[in-house]
Amino acid sequence: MKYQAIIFDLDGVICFTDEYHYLAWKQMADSLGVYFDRQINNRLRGVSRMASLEIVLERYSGPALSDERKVELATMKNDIYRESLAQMSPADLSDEVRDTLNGLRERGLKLAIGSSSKNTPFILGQLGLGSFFDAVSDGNNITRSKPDPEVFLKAAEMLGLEPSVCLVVEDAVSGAEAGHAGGFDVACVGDAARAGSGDYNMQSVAELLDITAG
Ligand code: B16
Ligand code: MG
Repeated sequence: MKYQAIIFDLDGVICFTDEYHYLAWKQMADSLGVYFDRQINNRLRGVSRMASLEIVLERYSGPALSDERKVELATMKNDIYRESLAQMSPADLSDEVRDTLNGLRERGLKLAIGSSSKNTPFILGQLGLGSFFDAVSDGNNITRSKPDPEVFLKAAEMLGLEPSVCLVVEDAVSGAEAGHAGGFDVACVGDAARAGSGDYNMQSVAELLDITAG
């Protein structure tokens, strides 16, 4: 079989925290009187926190904001977001994702995370996956956000494998671009699958069991 490992994006693939991101950015934007909606929120998929803030501030027209104030605003958003994450539990992991992960592992595949999120360890802990993955590469160990391939290249390095034998799973177009830029094959779900960004465009993650069969 071509693949020895699967590297999963987190938000939008393993779990669905988009609504929590939306509500937190909305509250921060409202506090500044900046218009924000779900369509703008969609543009933040896979994008780092500070780059997301810049997108939210495209509609801001008040006095110039210092870098310090921008960090304060991003922290405000993150504090609200983490209050939502604190409510998550292993029940938030779908049966489909759980069964797929277990099925892939039974086939001897290494499983890793490649996420832009600095909250990755917290989210994995909440889902009961704190020590499940063979490698976790996330927003805490990278300097360049997707579509740069750094997060996936670091995951492959942690696994001790070449990109050519790892399959990246993504829901964001920028994430699929990051995978391809790193020399990985990419399987997409959600937005990225609808855009046809993957080598495989899936209806659901369970299709990974077909892709890696035989
Ligand atoms: P944080 P992923 C991404 O996670 C989210 O899709 C994106 O909306 C978020 O801005 C980014 O993480 C950073 O998250 O503020 O928690 O560090 O899709 O790459 O798993
Ligand atoms: Mg994602």
